[in-house]
Amino acid sequence: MKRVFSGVQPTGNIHIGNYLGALKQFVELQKENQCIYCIVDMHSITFPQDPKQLKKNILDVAALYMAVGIDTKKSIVFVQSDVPGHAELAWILACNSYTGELSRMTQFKQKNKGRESAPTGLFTYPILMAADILLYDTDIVPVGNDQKQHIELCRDIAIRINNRYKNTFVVPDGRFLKAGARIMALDDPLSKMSKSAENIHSRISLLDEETKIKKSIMRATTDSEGSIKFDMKEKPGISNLMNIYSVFSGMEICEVEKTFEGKGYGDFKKELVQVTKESLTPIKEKYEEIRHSKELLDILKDGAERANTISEKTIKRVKENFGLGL
Ligand code: AQP
Repeated sequence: MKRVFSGVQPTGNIHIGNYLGALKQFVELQKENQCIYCIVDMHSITFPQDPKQLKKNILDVAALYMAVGIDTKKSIVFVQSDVPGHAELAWILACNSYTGELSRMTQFKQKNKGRESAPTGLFTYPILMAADILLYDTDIVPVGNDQKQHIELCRDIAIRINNRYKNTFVVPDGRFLKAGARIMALDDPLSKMSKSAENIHSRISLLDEETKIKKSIMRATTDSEGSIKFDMKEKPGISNLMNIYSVFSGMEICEVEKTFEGKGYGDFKKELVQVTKESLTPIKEKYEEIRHSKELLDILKDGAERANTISEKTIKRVKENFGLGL
C-alpha cells in the first residue's frame, strides 16, 4: 500500500479548479492507498486572515472533503496546526535549503508581485509544504499543475538530506491529472482559477447557487470565432470550458468537439451550466448534512491523533539522524 498526502488551504470556498485538479484525485486514490488529507491552515496565514473567518473556513473545507467523497473511516483528515511536527520539520528542512532555490519559485514571484519586501512565510511556504509531505513518508502527492515546482523542490531537499545524512526520507512523486490539472479563470483564461481572485465570476465554487453558476458560465470569456474546437493556445477561453465539460461529463475532448460540431458558444455554455449543476448538487446536499454535525469535530480530533502518531515517528528518526536532542 502506498502512502498518499495532500492538502488544501482554508482560504475561501473551494472552487472547481481545486476539485478537478486535486480533490477528485483524493477520492480516487483512497481505493488502493493509505491517504492522509490535511487542511493546511498554517499555509493560509502567509497572508493575514480574519481569525473568526479562518476557523469557519477550516470547518468548511473539512465538510467539503467529506462531501466530495473522502471516507474518514479509511483516510485520515486533520488540521495542520493540530500536529506540531509540521512546523518542527519545516525548521530542519529550512536549514537544508537555499534562498536561491526559493527565489526561483514562480508562485512566490506571482504572489509577491509589486512589493519591495515579502512576508518571510510566503517566501518559505514551499519548505513548509515539503515538511507536510516528508513528515508522513509520502509516496504520492496528488495536486494541480501549479504545484509541480514545489514538488520538485521537496524532492530535491529530501534527496539532499538523504545524501548528507543517513537515508532519512521517502522521496515522493507528484500526481497530476491529464484533464483538470489546470483549470483557468473564467474571465481570464490565461490565469489559473483561484479562490482569492477579486472577480467572483472568475471561478465557480463548489457551493455556488445555481443562478451564480449560470451567470459565471454565460459571461465566461471566449473568442469571436464561434467554433467549438480545442486549442489551448489560440482559443484558451472555449478550450478551458471544454476541459471543464469533459471532466464533469466524463467525455473525451474529441467527443465534446463532435457533440457540439456546428453549434454556437451559447448552446455549449447552456449545456455546461447543466452538467456543472448536476455534478455539484449532490456535493452541496452532502455538505449541508455534515457541516454543522458534531461528528465533524470528532473526525478532525481523531484525524489529528492518528496523524500525530505517524509524524512523531518521523521526527524521532530525523532527530536521531541529525544528532539533535538527547
Ligand atoms: N485552477 C486550478 N486548477 C487545478 N488545480 C488547482 N489547484 C488550485 N488551483 C487550481 C489545486 O488545488 C489544490 C489546493 O490548492 P490550495 O488551496 O492549496 O491553494 P492554491 O493552489 O493557491 O489555490 P487557489 O485556489 O489559487 O488559492 P488562493 O487564491 O488562496 O491562492 C492544490 O493541489 C492546487 O494545485
